[in-house]
Amino acid sequence: MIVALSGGIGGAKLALGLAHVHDPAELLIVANTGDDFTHLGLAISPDIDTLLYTLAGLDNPDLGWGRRDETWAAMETLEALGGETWFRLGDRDLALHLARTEMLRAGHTLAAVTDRLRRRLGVTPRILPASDDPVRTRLDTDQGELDFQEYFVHRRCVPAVRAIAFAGAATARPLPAVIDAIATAEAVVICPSNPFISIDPILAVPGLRAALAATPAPVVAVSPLIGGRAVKGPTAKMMSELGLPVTAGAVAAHYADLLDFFVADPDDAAALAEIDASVVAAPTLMRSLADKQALARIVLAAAGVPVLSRTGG
Ligand code: FO1
Repeated sequence: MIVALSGGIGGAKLALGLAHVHDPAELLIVANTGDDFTHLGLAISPDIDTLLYTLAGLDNPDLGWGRRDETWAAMETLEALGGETWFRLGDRDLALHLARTEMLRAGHTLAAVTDRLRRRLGVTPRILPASDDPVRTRLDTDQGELDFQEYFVHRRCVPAVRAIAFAGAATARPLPAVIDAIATAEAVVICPSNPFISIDPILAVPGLRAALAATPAPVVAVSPLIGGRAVKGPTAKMMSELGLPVTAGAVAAHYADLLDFFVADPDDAAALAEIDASVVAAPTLMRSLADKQALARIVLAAAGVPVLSRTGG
C-alpha cells in the first residue's frame, strides 16, 4: 500500500500520477480536511472533492477546483435572491455537497461518506480524512482571525498571516485505518501541497506525526516550491509572512526528521543545504498527465517501490 498525504491542487495532481504508475487499489490518499466548512448549510470538503474529481477525471481544468462541464444556474439565482455567492458552487458540484450533507446528517462518518462518494464516482484509490472529527484551519492575520475559506477565497489570500492554528486537532481521533496504513505502507508520500495549510492539518491530528516517525516505510516529500516560488496558491507569500526563507530547504526543514527523501527541482536541490533527508533532483512542475506520471515514478523509485512498466489505464 502506498499512502499519500494530500491537500489542494498540487497534491491531487501527484495522486493522479501515482494512481497511473502503481496499482490504484494499493493507493490510499489521506486528504486534508482543514479547509472544510459549513457554507449555505452544506458540508463542504474542498480537498477531498479536488481529489475525487481529479481521480475521476471530472476536475475543472481551468479553475483547478470543482467540476468540469459545470453550469451556474443555482449561483446566478442565489445572487438574484441576495444570497452569499463569493464561494462559487456549480450546479453539479452542489449535488455532491447535498449528498454529503445528507449522509453526514443521517449519522454516517466523513470517512464512510467519502468512501461512498468515491465508489459512486468510479475512483479506485481510497480517500480518507486523517480523522472523522472536525479539524479547521484558522489563520491569525493582520485583518484578524479568519476561517480558512474566508482567508483563501473571500479575501483572496491578501491578509498577512501571522500564525496558523487547527481548531479541533488536539481532540481529533486519528482513523485507525490511516494509522495502520502508514505503519504497514511500502512508502509514504507527502505530496507537493502547501505544508502549512494542507499537510500540517493532517500532521496535527494526534498520532499522525508519530505514525510517520515510526513507520519502517520510506517517507518521501515533494517540494511545493520551484525556484522559491509556489506553482499556485499562497505558499511563498505565507512563508515570507511567517518569517521563513522561501526555499525548498525551509520546506524540508519544516518536515524536520520525518523525511527519508526530499524531491526538489534541480536548481533547488543544488541549493539545498545539508538536510537529514536524501535529496532527489527532479522536475516537479506537473502540467500534463505525463508530467504527473513521471514525477510519481521518481517518487516511488526513490522509495524503492517497483512501478508499473506500462502506465495504468
Ligand atoms: N476557490 C476559489 O478561489 N474560489 C471559489 O469560489 C471556490 C469555490 C470552491 C467550491 C468547491 C470546492 O471544492 C472548492 C472551491 N474553491 C474555490 C477552492 C478551495 O477554496 C480550495 O480548493 C481549497 O480549499 C484550497 O486548496
